[in-house]
Amino acid sequence: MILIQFTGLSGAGKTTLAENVCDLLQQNGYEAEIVDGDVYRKTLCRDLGFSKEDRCENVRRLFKVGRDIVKENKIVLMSVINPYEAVRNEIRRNNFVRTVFLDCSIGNLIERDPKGLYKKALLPENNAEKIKNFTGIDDVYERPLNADLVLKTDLEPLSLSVQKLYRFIIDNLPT
Ligand code: GGZ
Repeated sequence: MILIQFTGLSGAGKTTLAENVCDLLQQNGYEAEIVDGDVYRKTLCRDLGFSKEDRCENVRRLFKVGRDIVKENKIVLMSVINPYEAVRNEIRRNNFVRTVFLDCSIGNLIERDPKGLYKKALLPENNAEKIKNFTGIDDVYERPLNADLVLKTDLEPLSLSVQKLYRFIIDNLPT
């Protein structure tokens, strides 16, 4: 089967895209599951923070969860920021993995900011509400150099990204 490792900044649309594509796959008779960073950070990964080490460990743990689901012959959508090229490359060495980059400009994310996280990340250092080490603001996001699919989520409507990713998955299923 296939595992899609997403990569993209907070707010780029990973969870929404994963949910929509998962629904579409299921409607068409495919078994699919989402492994969402946000969800697992409350359970399996609740001991982890946002240091480089913890982010790498977080992504590796999620991949192990996803790999077990792939073994059950299901399609996996791994929805996580996944900011480091080395970890992504480590994961994509598995032949059942494809990397999908949700490319959305930081300006657009700051403007939309539905959860108010960028606003908090941009607060001055001395403000108690500030979120420190926020990806894309004061923490690293390494743009992928070799993604298998790039979706410009700030330029195209969600429905188009959904169609593109759905088509990409179907075209990449093992024969
Ligand atoms: C980035 C953070 C941070 C920091 C909390 N940096 O958009 P969200 O809110 O709902 O999803 C983001 C989530 C990122 O978790 P991941 O497991 O995907 O990250 S990683 O792949 O880097 O391990 C965001 C929220 O957690 N969040 N603090 N400092 N995002």
